[in-house]
Amino acid sequence: MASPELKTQTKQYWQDGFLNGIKVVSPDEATAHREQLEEAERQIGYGLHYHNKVHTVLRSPYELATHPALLDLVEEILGPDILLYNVTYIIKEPQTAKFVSWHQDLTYWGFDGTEEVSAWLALSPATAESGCMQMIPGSHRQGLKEQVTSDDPDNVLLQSQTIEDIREKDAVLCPLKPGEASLHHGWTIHASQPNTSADRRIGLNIQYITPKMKQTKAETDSAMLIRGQDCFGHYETDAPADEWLPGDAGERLLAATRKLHDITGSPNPV
Ligand SMILES: O=C(O)CCC(=O)C(=O)O
Repeated sequence: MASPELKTQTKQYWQDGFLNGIKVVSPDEATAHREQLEEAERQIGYGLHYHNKVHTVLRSPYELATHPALLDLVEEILGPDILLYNVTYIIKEPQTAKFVSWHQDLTYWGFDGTEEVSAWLALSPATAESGCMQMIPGSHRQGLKEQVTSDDPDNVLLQSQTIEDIREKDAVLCPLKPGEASLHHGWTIHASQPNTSADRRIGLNIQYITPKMKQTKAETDSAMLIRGQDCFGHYETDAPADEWLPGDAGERLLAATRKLHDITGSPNPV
């Protein structure tokens, strides 16, 4: 039975298309998770921004993505059967021009439905200065909007996909302290500005789906059952990381990233 707080949060999610300020771990725990990411980056030799399925090679993102504070809410939204589809770090380095244009997540992922929720968990302060997310309340109810693609090198999105003519005054800033998260619906229109702060802006971006949803843009796809049952079997099984940064972590991340780029029709990473 869901608690009154969970019920209120779920109502807010369906009303606005997002929910902000969910307390997942303490600031100290968030710092410990950030240290694990940065140690992994040192060992692997490059930054882990936008590499797909990091939870299959690192324990820290797996633990955060399966934290009950997130899963209890996701269960209220999606129902008892939950697959973890993807986990990526989205990192804006200090004082850089990288930004995220106004977009809807579900546009390119190839699913045949909308039973998807994204979480964004802060591992450093996400503020107006560091380029936290902004959302347009209620925009998930407008359905899929036209998005124009381009190749702006400063746009974090793979195809720089952009919804034009947004009334920016309607947008709500979603600042987060380390350890807090937001959730958003796959049709909620959102964006973020460059990081003008002196620290990295690090978010852990997580996608949850129901087993019912099918991938329409690839013969096979993979996900991990993290709650309930999968009575459909549409996905091959992703396994959680069970050791510190396996020797083939780089190849596995590249393969997962290539796969998603193929699905979304984006240029492949080298
Ligand atoms: O990290 C950001 O600034 C944007 C992330 C985003 O677009 C998303 O989580 O869907």
